[in-house]
Amino acid sequence: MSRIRSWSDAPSKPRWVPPAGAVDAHVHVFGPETDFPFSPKAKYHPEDATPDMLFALRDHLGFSRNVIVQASCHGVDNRATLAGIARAGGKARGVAVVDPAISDTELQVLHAGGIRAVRFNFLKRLVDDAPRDRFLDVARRIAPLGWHVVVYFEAEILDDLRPFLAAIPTIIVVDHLGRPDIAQGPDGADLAAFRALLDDHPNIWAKVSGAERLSPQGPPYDDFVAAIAPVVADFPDRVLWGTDWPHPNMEDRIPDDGALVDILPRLAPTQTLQRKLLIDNPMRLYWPDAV
Ligand code: 0GY
Repeated sequence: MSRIRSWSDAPSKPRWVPPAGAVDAHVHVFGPETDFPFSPKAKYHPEDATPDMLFALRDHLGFSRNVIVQASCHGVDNRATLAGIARAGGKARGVAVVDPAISDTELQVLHAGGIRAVRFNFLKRLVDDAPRDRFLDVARRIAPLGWHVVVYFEAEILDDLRPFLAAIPTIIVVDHLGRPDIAQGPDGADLAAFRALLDDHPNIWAKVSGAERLSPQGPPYDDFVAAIAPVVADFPDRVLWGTDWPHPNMEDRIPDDGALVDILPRLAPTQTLQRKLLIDNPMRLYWPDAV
């Protein structure tokens, strides 16, 4: 299988400068495959996107820290993510994907390696199965560690997923806002359902990322900003943001990371909102020891 590259080698320098201490709270590392082979169940086979490449991008974009999210191509083998965290010298923490049969001792090892959450992925194009009862068991077991749950799902299954989400005892971060149809606009059915979820569950947070995936218009992502800025304004203490570098599965529409950062002053138009989105909120979840 040939390997795919889904990120730009020469992202622009953003015009907007993030505040000092800003966290890019959704990135991945791929491989290097020679050290950390991809899962036999992987649905895509990317080129290596190494920690050093990630840190160069972090500095180029003006960010201070990263949250490395275990990507589906590495399955439940978190070694690439852990190696990235270890190499970051304290400037990265992580989200793991685990085999529900994981032992408490192994969870402790992940914690020592900088993991602060588990991710449950419901996208059929990315994973073969998503066993809700076993995920719930994991959620109950990670709660005493102070971790939270990250979920990735599409708007179509939100209604069906509500009882599952309601049963999770920790904070829940929803990746890319549960992939609403942005073409519906800020008052469309998908965002209305997602906002109702946030209204009903004070423990549910939104990652207001994924413009490059969700915006039918593309850069400068005016449709995404119009739909999502109201979410940031209305739930300022429960939002996170990330570039999503190296943009898995985006090889046909490789985004410019600088243009993604330039969305931020429009998504969060005041310094107070910017600080919450990029510093206070991610620090509370991933570096509670530092705040
Ligand atoms: C993302 C989105 C995608 C992929 C993964 O774990 C993954 O492979 O999350 C996707 O293809 O939509 O957030 O990275």
